[in-house]
Amino acid sequence: MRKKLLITGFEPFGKDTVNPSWEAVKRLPDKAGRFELMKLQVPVVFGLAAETVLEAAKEYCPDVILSIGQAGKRDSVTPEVVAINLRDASIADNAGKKPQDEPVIADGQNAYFSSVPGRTIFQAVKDAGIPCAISYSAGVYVCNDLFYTLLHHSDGTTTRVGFIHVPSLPQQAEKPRSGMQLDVITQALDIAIQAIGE
Ligand code: PCA
Repeated sequence: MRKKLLITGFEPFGKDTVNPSWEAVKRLPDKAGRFELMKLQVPVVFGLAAETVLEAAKEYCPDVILSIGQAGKRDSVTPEVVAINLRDASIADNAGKKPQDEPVIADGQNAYFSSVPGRTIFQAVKDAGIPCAISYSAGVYVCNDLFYTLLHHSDGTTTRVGFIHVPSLPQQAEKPRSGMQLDVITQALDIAIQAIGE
């Protein structure tokens, strides 16, 4: 039987009208590697992003949750290794919230490591000729908020949680960044999912 993977992408935020994370997730096949996929678009709102994913996970009972977000300042696909217990927004989220120096979860531990192997993803994506690098900071905005909360809730369970940041699309990228084509981002995610299943 195929394993279940819940894959999420974010809605647009800030000045952007499109988010490559959701655009790529939407284009993935319904089955990849050993997994059947459930795709979910997530709001760029502190707290609500994780609530949305946890609600879906309660129904779907995935073996793996893989969340994808846009990192406009990067030109590589970057699997994240760690999530930290800190909210420190430099711009308001889509609900107008701009938390600063707050924990994601009061009394939560300082950090969690990804329970999906970043190096395995990195190696597979890089071997396909797609720019990829391991990242040791998912930031302190909504992506880290989601990643931290999912790792917190999956701690001690069999559900594995990973996060991958993807570059902006070429039409969004601000110099000196050149962005990445949507079909390349989509291919990278497909390869990442297959690598997780190996
Ligand atoms: N990127 C933001 C939040 C939503 C997204 O796609 C981040 O890196 O926190």
